[in-house]
Amino acid sequence: MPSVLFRSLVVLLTLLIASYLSQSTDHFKSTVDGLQQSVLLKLSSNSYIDLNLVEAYRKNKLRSQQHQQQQDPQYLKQSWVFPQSPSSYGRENATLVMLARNSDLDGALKSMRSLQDRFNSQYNYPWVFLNEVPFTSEFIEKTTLMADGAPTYYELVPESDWEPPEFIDESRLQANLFQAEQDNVLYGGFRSYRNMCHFNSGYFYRQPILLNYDWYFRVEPDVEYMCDFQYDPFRVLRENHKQYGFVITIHEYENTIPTLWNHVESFIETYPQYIHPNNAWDFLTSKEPLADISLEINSSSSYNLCHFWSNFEIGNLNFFRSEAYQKFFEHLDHAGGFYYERWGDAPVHSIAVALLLDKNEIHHFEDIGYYHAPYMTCPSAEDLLSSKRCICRSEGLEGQSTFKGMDVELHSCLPRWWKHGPGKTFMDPVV
Ligand SMILES: Nc1nc2c(ncn2[C@@H]2O[C@H](COP(=O)(O)OP(=O)(O)OP(=O)(O)O)[C@@H](O)[C@H]2O)c(=O)[nH]1
Ligand SMILES: *[C@@H]1O[C@H](CO)[C@@H](O)[C@H](O)[C@H]1NC(C)=O
Ligand SMILES: *[C@@H]1O[C@H](CO)[C@@H](O)[C@H](O)[C@H]1NC(C)=O
Ligand SMILES: [Mg+2]
Repeated sequence: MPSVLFRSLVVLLTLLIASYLSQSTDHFKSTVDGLQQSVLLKLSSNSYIDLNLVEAYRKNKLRSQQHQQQQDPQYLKQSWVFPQSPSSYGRENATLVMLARNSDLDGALKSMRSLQDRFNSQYNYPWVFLNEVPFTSEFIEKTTLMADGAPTYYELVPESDWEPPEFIDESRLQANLFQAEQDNVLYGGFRSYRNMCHFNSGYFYRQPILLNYDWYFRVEPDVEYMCDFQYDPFRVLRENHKQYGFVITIHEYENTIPTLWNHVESFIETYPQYIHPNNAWDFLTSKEPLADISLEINSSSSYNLCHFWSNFEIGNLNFFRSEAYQKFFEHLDHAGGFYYERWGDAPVHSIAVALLLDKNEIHHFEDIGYYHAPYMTCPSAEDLLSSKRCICRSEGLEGQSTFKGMDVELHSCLPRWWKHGPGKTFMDPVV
């Protein structure tokens, strides 16, 4: 048929032009060769031929070359080299760590996919998975594949590190589980949730596998990282003499920690030597409104309930293994509130880092977009959002295209951190 003949002529002409254009670079040429082959293949099988393929490819290629010639993002120094491959980049003594149940598999894969794409595919830090029951082979196989070559370890948490210590009275625990459920305390009725908070407060950093590392990055199932990292946060912390990094800070529900602060005060009285002279006391205790509009702080103690949201943490394991933190944890553990109340690991970690560290050793990662239901945080600067390729949306919030995340909401403690922490700082961490 003449139309077939005509189309074949057009194809040949296009291929001639394409091969002329392909002189520019070897990579371009080999790709164009590949395209020619696939076009020819499709020709012979008489199926659909997209004559625009070669042209579209050429345009994209030019565009990406122009892009590479652009300057580095403004907030990183001009000398900063984006890592090209894991082997070309220095590695920290660090690991990603996720406590998870077998039933968390889908959410675990989702979090892994996000963090691999946004950060770890460039660095290949290992993944450590912890569980108080053995992981299923399905969990192991699918997370291993999702790690995409980064090492994966699956560790069984011993019963002695998971179940309540022997000095906890089981019937008093049961009574409080029942009462907390009645009182609508968040997750108040779940024994496993108390084990989890107790474990995350006092045991995760002592698991044998974690003794191999200085740094950890806590990852939970069903979270999402909204921006490219573009740097190694472990290295940023180490080089800037930081011990602990967070992204979101909010108020705790007081009904989960009615007596926690009393026990913190008795710790301070008993062990004043562990309290850092340049600590973040005011961040934990200031209650003055920061503006005309403010939320009532629902606290009956001098603690303002502000804490770093611990489902995201990048920190130094040696801090948690220090004598100061060990004493702090033992003091709280023996007070019983992990089981007779529903103390979360977030206020426990937060109060510890705020009192036992120099406040300058705590870092707010303001440029790491992050979502854990129901809160999301994202950088606020347009140039950061663009150069870090952020997608600042979260489940249920898609309709709000101007949603800026929780930092600017009233229940965020970030303004208080800016005021009473080391001050608002700007990103220039990389030497
Ligand atoms: N192995 C194990 N992991 C648990 C258990 N309970 C919670 N986790 C893990 O501990 C972390 C915190 O638990 P979550 O259920 O996410 O608690 P949360 O973040 O306060 O609550 P959500 O709003 O439901 O996310 C997550 O990494 C969970 O996978 C448990 O019983 N066993
Ligand atoms: C990594 O950190 C652990 C724990 O501090 C330490 O025992 C180990 O020697 C370190 N490894 C390297 C290579 O520095
Ligand atoms: C304090 O409680 C009130 C009423 O329940 C609530 O609206 C407010 O958000 C709470 N404040 C904080 C900081 O959570
Ligand atoms: Mg969670």
